[in-house]
Amino acid sequence: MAKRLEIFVVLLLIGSIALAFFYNTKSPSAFNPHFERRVISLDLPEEDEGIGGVIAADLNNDHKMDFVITKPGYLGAWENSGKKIWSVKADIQITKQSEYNGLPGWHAPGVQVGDIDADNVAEVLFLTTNSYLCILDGRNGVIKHSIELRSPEGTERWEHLVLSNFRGAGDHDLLLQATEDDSYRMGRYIAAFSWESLMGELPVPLWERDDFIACAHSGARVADLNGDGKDEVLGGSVISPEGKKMFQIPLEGHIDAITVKDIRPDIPGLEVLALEEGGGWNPFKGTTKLTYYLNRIYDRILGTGNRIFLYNQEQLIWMADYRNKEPQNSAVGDFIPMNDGLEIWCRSRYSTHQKPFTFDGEGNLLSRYKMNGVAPDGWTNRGVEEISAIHWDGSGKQLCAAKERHKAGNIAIFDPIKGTFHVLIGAKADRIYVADVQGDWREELIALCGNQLHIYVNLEPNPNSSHESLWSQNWYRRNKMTWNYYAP
Ligand SMILES: [Ca+2]
Ligand SMILES: [Ca+2]
Ligand SMILES: [Ca+2]
Ligand SMILES: [Ca+2]
Repeated sequence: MAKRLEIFVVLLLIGSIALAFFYNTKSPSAFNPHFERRVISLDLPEEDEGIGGVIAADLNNDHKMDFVITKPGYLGAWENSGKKIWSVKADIQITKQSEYNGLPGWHAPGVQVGDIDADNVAEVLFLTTNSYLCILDGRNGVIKHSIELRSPEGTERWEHLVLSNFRGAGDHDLLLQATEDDSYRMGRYIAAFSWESLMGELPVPLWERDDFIACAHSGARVADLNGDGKDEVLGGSVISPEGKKMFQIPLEGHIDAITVKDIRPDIPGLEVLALEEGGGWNPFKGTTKLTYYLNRIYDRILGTGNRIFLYNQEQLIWMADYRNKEPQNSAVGDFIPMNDGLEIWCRSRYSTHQKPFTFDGEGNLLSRYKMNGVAPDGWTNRGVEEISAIHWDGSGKQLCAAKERHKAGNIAIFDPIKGTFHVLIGAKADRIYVADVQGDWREELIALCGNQLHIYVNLEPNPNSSHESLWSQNWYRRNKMTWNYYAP
């Protein structure tokens, strides 16, 4: 009997080792080599503390996407071809973590580009640390207009700006947002301005609010949710173009990230996805940092809150969680084209050994896996960051782009549902950004690596070359101009 038990234990051990071996086997030969790297040489200030970022926008009206890069005290512009157009020194409002330093937060570019004054020339707009709104001519960086803007009582200054369309007359309005001057700063102050008012002596807002339910780490997003040609302001509350509260989610914790897309094509308009951190039953009462962290520890051990909300301007469509685990970051895209609606990837909280989980557009769990089990050998065990859905191959099936977390690291494109890595690029990327800059509707993977901008272009044939440009979509333009580390 003892001998049989021994044999059983040995077999069990061999089985476990074999299982562990197969679980950890990755196939590096699966990486797709068919891409090219375009390099744009930059002359940015050297220092990089995670402040400032990059956007693509057409500065010179040739219908090609150019680049604006921001750093503390600096903005620079490069043509699509890589030729430098201009740079200026300015105390642009860009920050580290927004909850302690104000908006727009880690890696946020803090800049908007568009024809705000309807003269068929693109302007570059930004806020300064001394409370000015600056408007530059996009073609040459020459200052066109600047005006001091008073911010609401209890705030330091306006910190976040979004070119918007609140009156239905085009992108000629501006949303401003400020955090409260507090130990944990939340951007509950918002105001909308018309460009005509901003060009005047004493700008008067179209409307303003002091009760916006903001994302804790990034600025407000705007998009035309209901397709009436006017933008709504998106947070835990949805604010109408006229400044009225349309809907609010039953949030208990705070919001870590917000995404807007047509996640459910069966429901008219766009849908908003918000990720909650904390919430549920908080046994430790009070609002001090200590009670905040004690409740967070309780949440993590026993699991409450940490929900995912899908909603629009009218209703909560669903609310879901995966065992109350903190979703932390999300990427939303058509990761399984044969399934209706978009799919949702969540990074999970873990600081090392991330365990992502995914949902379908109806809130059903699709998959979960360990990042260490799927990432290529040598990838940091801190996992991925700056995760964006990407139309990489033009098939309609989206993948995710990401970089190594917490380092100037390698970048990759992976299938978020299974975790399979498709493209692996050795790099020292400080930021990554996904956008169609080749004008072929597919998206390129753009990496800011020290004093170079790398643009990775897929060389495989484009199966849908006549597809409408993603830039024609209101939400895409807004999204690509208003992003940060937590909300790429
Ligand atoms: Ca251009
Ligand atoms: Ca203009
Ligand atoms: Ca609307
Ligand atoms: Ca929809």
